[in-house]
Amino acid sequence: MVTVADRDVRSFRELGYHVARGVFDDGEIERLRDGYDYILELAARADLPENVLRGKGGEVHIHLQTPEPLVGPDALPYLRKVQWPALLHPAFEEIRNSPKFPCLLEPLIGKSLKQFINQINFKMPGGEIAFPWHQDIRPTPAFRDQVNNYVQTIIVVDEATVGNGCLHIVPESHKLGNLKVKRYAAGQIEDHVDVSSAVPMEGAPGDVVMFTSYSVHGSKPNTTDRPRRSYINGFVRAETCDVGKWAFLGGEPVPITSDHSYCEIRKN
Ligand SMILES: O=C(O)CCC(=O)C(=O)O
Repeated sequence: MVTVADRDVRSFRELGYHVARGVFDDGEIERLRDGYDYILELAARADLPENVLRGKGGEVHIHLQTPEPLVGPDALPYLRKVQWPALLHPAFEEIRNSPKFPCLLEPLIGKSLKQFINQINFKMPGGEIAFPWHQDIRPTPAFRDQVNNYVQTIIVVDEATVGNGCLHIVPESHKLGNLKVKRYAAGQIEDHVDVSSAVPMEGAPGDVVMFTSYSVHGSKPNTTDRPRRSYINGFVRAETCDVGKWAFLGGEPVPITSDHSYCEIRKN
């Protein structure tokens, strides 16, 4: 199993990111694609509960960023992200709980891990979905020394290229602290950071992009005719965080729980 070598730990602390190559194999990526296919079927339904579409009152948020009110198959190009997909399809839960994560992350944040973000991102052809420059900071005292104890991971599901809107990260931007700008507010980060130095995180399916929650990052729309999908899991060293869902205790997976059943939209 792939882990992070000492020199990569040093580089992660210095640059604010690291890309681990070939962490998940073809079979695991195929399994994830089953999950994405299910989510596309789900997002094309015209009867999705309003709370799920608005991301209110629970974990799951199916975020369709349509330019005008649209539901059903016409809305699919504008599917931006789904939060907590591990509650909807077992493929996302299997990978979220894979022993590959504590193996990869132990040198950075140990192997007792909580999770604050579980999300899949979509960039469908023609949807013009972008993620303007931002940080992923959770400014709450429930997280301690977040810059050193939180690792955002993004699994590349479809080859990520500049053309299909891969993630870009500004090296060393995590050293600037909390820039306190509104998340995704286009134009604001650029007042603080020279984003022209951003590095494209191109990668192959199964690679994992890792970065700190303070690292400035963003991405442009997909200009190709094929989807670009990715799977995000944000992990935190458990003893430094009082919130979030358990993911691993001493390296052993902790199955996901929720107060909601999501029975109308969950694949069993
Ligand atoms: O997947 C991307 O292009 C950007 C992801 C991101 O920054 C986010 O989901 O906040």
